[in-house]
Amino acid sequence: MFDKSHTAFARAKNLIPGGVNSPARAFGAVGGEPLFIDHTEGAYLYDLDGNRYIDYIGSWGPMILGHAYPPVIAALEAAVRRGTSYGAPTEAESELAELIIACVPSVEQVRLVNSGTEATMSAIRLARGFTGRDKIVKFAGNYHGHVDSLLVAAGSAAATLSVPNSPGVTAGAAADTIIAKYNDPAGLEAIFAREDSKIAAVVFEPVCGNMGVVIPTPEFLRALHELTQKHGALLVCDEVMTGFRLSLGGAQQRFGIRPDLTTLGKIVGGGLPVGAYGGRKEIMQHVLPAGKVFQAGTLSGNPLATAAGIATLRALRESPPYELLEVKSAKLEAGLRAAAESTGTSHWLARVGSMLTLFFAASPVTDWPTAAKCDTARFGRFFWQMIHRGIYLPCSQYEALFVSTAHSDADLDHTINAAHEAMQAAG
Ligand code: KE4
Repeated sequence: MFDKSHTAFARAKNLIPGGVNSPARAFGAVGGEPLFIDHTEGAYLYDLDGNRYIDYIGSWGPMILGHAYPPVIAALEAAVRRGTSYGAPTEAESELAELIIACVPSVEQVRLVNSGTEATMSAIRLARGFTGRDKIVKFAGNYHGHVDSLLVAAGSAAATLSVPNSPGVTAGAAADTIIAKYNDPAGLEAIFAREDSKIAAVVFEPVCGNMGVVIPTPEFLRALHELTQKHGALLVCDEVMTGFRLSLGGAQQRFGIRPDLTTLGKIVGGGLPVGAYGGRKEIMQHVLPAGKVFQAGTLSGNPLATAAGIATLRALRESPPYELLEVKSAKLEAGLRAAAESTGTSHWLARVGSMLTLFFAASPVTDWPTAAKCDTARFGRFFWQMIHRGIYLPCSQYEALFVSTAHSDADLDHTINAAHEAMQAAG
């Protein structure tokens, strides 16, 4: 069933650490070996052995319109004939910037980069440069890419000081990062009471996807706004996953969040490497060469990447798919919930729009400590049972599942039936 993937993985492991170019793809959280993909179309992945899967990871978020979306393909075919990279400004970069500014309520100016990591790294540097302060607050269970200063874990729980959670990240890099608890307004208030005017920014996922889907409480969102404004810190909304996913204006439009800076990725590039950070013009004007905060990139605003991003955002803007995605996603949620209940599977299901997570948990998942109690071994068994029924879920309990416009009713029905069988078989 997976012979060609097995052979490909053996080859890759000799060439690439762990055989993958991003650890999330290695199936480490579910066991077994990763499947190597031959091609994609619409809602489907096809592996090297010719197996077809209904895809719910969609390249970890970008594929909201399905794989190989024809307008994106056409835009790339036209762009590639004009060359692949110029290293000089183009109108396409202004076109993509105009689309981002038109869609994302808080963005008045934007800088294009090449990944979500680069976007958050740059936004943090800008926040520090703009405020002249050093400290950054992030939340346990939130992931913002592999930025040294954010690859940190909660240190001594009481102090909420952080320690590196990867070799190679120095104590110095972690020293200015404070770990807070998501959905804990009082905890955040205590940190600000202690640190007061030393905090440059608070960075957060407006709907968590990286500990599975965790939804912010209104009290938490209110505390984020009030405390950053009171203490002169910037509010950095990491919409790399939620941007253009939860609405055309992302989570900030859906929840009325008013950040000072926003980071973007995934959908904004239509599957090509694009990240972006933007916000109030008075802040963005501090970025070199307008200002003094350094940030650069050889391939930033690349003509192929911007072509894919423009085609994607134009499609989303011209015929917003969010009502359709809500219907599809609500159907999937109801089906998964019914399957869990009919099989007596302890579960917690969280969904916002077309991103959702079925937690194998006995109680609500509202932050990292409660997420960490999930039965991840059972999730692993469920994952493989679904693979064998032609369903490709995120290969970790702590990820979001994404529905696209390409998922048909038949795909959703097949997924729901498979989930029922898979939960029974997962034991
Ligand atoms: P990238 O550098 O991977 O483009 O973006 C980092 C990032 C930043 N912020 C949020 C909220 C994110 O979700 C991400 C990346 N997400 C992971 C999966 N949840 C990407 C998968 C991977 O690392 O391969």
